[in-house]
Amino acid sequence: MSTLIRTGISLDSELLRRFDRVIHKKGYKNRSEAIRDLVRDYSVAEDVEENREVVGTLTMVYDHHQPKLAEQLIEAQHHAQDMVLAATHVHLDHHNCLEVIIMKGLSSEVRRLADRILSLRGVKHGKLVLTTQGKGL
Ligand code: NI
Repeated sequence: MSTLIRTGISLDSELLRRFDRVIHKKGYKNRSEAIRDLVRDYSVAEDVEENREVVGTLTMVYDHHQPKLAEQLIEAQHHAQDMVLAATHVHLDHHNCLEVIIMKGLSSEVRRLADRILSLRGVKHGKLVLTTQGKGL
């Protein structure tokens, strides 16, 4: 367990007003919790930049009728079996499937796999979200 340290920061009054407005809208009860989350976001961004181990979820919508796409998606995941932890598939409607793939690995490798999948013909939209279980989070 790490210890809690109190610290003070100096901020321009207009910037602080704006910050308070934003965090109130988001539902934060106090500045400390909002600042902690911002610091965590910085920390995750650094893990990603430094090519450390991350956990990623790739969410995508693809055309159910695109020939061979389902096979290509499975093939891409099988090739990276050490990285792929789980995948969930939802049949959105007659034409569209939603798939969420959960991955773990070095940030560059997770990104590469996500890019490979997102660039397949018939994948209409998708986003990769990277996070970490890093120390101090
Ligand atoms: Ni489907």
